Amino acid sequence: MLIGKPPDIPSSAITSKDRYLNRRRFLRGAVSGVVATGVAALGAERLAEVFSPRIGAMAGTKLETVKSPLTTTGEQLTSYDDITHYNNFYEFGVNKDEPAKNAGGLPIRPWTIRVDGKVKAPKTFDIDTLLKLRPLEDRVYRHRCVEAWSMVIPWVGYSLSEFIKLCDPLPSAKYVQFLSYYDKHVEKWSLDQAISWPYSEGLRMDEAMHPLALLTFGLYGEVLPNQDGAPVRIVVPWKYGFKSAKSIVGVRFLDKVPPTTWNDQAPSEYGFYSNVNPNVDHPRWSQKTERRIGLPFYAQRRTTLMFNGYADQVASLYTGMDLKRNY
Ligand SMILES: Nc1nc2c(c(=O)[nH]1)N[C@H]1C(S)=C(S)[C@@H](COP(=O)(O)O)O[C@H]1N2
Ligand SMILES: [Mo]
Repeated sequence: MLIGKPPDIPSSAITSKDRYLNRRRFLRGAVSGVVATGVAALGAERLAEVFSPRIGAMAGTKLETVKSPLTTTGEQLTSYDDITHYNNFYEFGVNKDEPAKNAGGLPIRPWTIRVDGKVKAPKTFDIDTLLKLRPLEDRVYRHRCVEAWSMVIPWVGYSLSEFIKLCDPLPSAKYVQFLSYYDKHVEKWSLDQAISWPYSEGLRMDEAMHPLALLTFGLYGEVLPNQDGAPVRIVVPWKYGFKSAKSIVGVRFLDKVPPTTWNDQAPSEYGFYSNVNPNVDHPRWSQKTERRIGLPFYAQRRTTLMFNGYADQVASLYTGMDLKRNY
């Protein structure tokens, strides 16, 4: 996860979302103008043929959203620029700026999620069906990486529980595993690391069914940029960021704890639970404070909150558990 010290962030932090978006809209307008002239003679169907079947990026596409009562922070949002240029997505490189540069080849259409394991019957869901399943909600969550930096991100999605209900898990399903897309030709950077791909994460069933756990399709009211886990990812706001698998293609229900990527790598550093907990230090650094990305240097440092500030909602999931042992 973290080999050295976290690199420091560029001053791109200060670009506000509005200015950033206006700039991009202007550019996009200019580009589509050219495309429109070039293919004016082609009908809509022909156009579809030209631009399908593999779509690599849809970032910037608006999503229709509704407000959510589960928005849980009034803190200043991290800029779109930082959220999309300071990433962990090891399939596309280990440095924070690499996913934004390298994830353009992720084929986000067609895209399906395969569901299997302890379910009534295995099923496959198409991304465009999932997008229409429920109203998409805007939910602002704190995002705390185990590397002791944090952001505030306006995600778009709906509760993971809504999706899990459709999967018809059997009573024997005690855990759920999430598997990320993996193709070493698309994600050649992954080969530099001694990680057994695909990226895998998991939750206990009651954690996965908690309304705060989000099946996530977008951020800032738009489709997820590839580097943030397009076209669909998990977000579990009370856990360290690595529990939230990106670009998922598989969901597997199990009767035992699934193997997970960072736990396999270094079990003493990355536990299965990995709830944000300022009282349990990482073996190599403290978890008591965090650095909020995008703020002026003197304002970055802040106290890390138990369960990342979601204790009122989630602490009861862990009643009776020793959170120092179950880190
Ligand atoms: N497939 C996959 N999912 C992943 C990761 C990864 O490397 N690969 N990194 C994790 C980590 S460590 C964090 S902090 C978050 C980062 O999400 P963000 O880049 O959208 O902020 O994604 C998580 N999900
Ligand atoms: Mo992370």
